[in-house]
Amino acid sequence: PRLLSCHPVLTLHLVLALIPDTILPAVGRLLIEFTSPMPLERVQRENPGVLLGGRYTPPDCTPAQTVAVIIPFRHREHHLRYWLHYLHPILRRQRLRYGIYVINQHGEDTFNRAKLLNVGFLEALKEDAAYDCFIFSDVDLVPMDDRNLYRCGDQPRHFAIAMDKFGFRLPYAGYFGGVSGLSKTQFLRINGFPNEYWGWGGEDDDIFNRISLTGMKISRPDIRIGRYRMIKHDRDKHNEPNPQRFTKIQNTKLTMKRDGIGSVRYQVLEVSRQPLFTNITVDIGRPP
Ligand code: UDH
Repeated sequence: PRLLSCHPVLTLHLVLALIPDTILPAVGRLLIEFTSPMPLERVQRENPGVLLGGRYTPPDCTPAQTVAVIIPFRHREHHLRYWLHYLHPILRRQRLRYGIYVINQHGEDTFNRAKLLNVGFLEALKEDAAYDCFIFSDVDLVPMDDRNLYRCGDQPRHFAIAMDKFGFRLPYAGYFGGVSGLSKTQFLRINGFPNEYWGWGGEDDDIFNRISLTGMKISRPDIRIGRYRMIKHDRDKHNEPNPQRFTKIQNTKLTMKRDGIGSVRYQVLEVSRQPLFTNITVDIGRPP
């Protein structure tokens, strides 16, 4: 059975006939709520197939891609528990070979989401050179439909297109925030993400610009499938809106050559393989 590909169309037909009923096909629309407490022990118990560090390989087919899910993180343990609770079963049903990487910014200096994502790309590849697809996900976003496949395609993918907080619509045509995915080749083509957006906002628009400027086009799921629930939260400390963001996104064409994956500087302080994810604590410095 290992010869079977994990392609969703194939599995849809083969699943009933060949695959043991412990492995579920897609459910479709999901009920997502954030009220009941979510101990990590429970999440662990409910995902026995997930290996140390949050690694998973489907037992009965050979996936075409190996997916690293990268989460920018600081002080959101409560959100992470819900994220792991919902996402592990979804990703397993999607028959992905994957690993989960939480990139934890050390210290209390200004948060830098895009730089953490660059770190995640490099550190995941150090863990496993087979990663060829990178999904970048905020810790507070849970898909409401498991047909929103966390894979890479021939163009960069935007997954979180219909969030509850934006009335289940794209807030603007060039929006690329929340959850996105690029193949290794696509990521390197845009020189990765910017390292110089400190604080909230703008980095996702800069990434959108990088993609457009290199002649690629964003791909999105159907609006009925790309729905998300965001865990409600107050603004974090040390992630205030960045007032420079409006001018910075005007200059992507100039800055993307020198600022990106080729120029990221950081220091890994700890790599810790937890049962449901790999935690990488990193010193990324502070704004100039
Ligand atoms: N993040 C952290 N810790 C932080 C800041 C950000 O883990 O201190 C990560 C986390 O993955 C989060 C992502 O970065 O999902 C994006 O940051 P965000 O959630 O602050 O951004 P968002 O646009 O919210 O979702 C903006 C503040 C909303 C305030 C709403 C007040 N009602």
